[in-house]
Amino acid sequence: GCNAQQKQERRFPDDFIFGTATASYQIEGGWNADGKGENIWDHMTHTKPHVIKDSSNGDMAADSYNNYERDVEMMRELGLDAYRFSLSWSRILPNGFSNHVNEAGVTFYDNYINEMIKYNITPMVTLYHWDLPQKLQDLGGFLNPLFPEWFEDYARVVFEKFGDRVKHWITFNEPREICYEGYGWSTKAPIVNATDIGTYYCAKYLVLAHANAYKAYVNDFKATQNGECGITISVNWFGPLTDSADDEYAAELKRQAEWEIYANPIFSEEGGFPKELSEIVAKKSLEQGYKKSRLPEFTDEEKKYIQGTSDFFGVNHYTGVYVSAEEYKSNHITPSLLSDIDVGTYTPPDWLASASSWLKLSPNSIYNSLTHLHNKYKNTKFYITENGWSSPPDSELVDDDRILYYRTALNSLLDAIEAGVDVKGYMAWSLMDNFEWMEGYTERFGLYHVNFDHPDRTRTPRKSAFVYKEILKTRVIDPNYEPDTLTMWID
Ligand code: GBH
Repeated sequence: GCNAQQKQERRFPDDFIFGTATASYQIEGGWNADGKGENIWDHMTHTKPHVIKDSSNGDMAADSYNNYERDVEMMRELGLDAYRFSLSWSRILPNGFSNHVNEAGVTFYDNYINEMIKYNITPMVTLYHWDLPQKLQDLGGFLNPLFPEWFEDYARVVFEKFGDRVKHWITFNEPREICYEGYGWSTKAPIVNATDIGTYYCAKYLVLAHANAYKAYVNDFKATQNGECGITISVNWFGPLTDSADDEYAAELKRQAEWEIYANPIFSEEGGFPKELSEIVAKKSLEQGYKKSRLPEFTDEEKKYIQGTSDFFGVNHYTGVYVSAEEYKSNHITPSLLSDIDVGTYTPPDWLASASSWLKLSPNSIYNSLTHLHNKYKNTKFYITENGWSSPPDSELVDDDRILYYRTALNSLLDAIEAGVDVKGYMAWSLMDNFEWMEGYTERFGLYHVNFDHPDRTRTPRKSAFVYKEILKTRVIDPNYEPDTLTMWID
């Protein structure tokens, strides 16, 4: 035969799990329905609506609170193996504490989960995707040293209630966005903007909270429930702009500040925060007149306690940028995480742009991220827990740029699998358009379009939904596949 025929077809393993992902505040709505408590996104969007680009909020969002059957129908249309979604802490525990459980909230999630199970769709559940009960924020939120206890209490309630059916748990979604954007900066609730210590204190208590929840699961639930528990960290690719030693070091520092600060304590052999970052922050802190490092070290006991507390590494991956030691720097507030590492970043102008300023189509970035993590944290099992592309609200249902993005990303993922990285699954972000945080409804990530002007929040598949469905069914990426209709069906 000819060469083309001899070339082996690249195929995802049969047991590879394909799914989509969402998050409670972004889709549910029902912000005060049936006893739900206020969370930090309710509070921020209601008291400071101007911080959201279109002054919108998640009060109703995609109204999944009333549309969960339609959501599961969409999962069946796509032929999903799994669905990743998050629980709203204050829907289950209105004040954050476990003394009062809101049974109506539990019933909502019971219904959602049961509907998935009925159709053989595996639920993958995130305990925390950014919607902290406001009462806990009033007490300092992630900066309170008692936070790890509060989180463990909440985790025990959800393992108890849903663990008979849920076998894949994710404690936190994206510590970087929680700590850096929410406490160190002001680009996510609760917009604390403590640039000097917010990120670092949050990192410490978040990681301890994760470890508490993991240990609670392993000690008291795993034997009977037989599931797994991990964490999801945002890992975009930060490679050096040139191959100079300075740029290599700058890229390493950037990776330490972006994700290793959360991953190292859990996944590394040595434990604790990354070495170079710790040294820099300690040195600068003393120079700046602080009595000790702004990055609070773990005790040796804490280090040991945290190490190995994850059955898998969930990777949210969207894009990549180049890092430079000298070029493309901007002035940063001092002290801050950015001035601590003091590096520049560069994105080639010819990379395809999405509707989000930060999101470009970066070649090989999944492969680069996964092989890097695989070499660093040996014997770790991975899931891609998010990956996706945004378009403007008025765009057509024919979304060829999103299709190109998904095909490119999935090819890069196959490269990583072929290189020996143990990746078990892939969740596309997102099943449907939703509330895109500070960007409100101005950026759309859905395989399904949602009509936010219609009271029913009607969902309509984009062309990318049909392409994703075909990839899931065939386990192969056919670069030429074209759906012949945009009318959906259930196989
Ligand atoms: C994920 O975060 C979230 O988990 C999900 O909820 C969200 O809807 C989805 O991605 C799409 O955004 O360069 O300063 O303008 C992705 C995290 C978002 C982190 C954008 C970096 C860049 C802000 N990334 N952010 S900036």
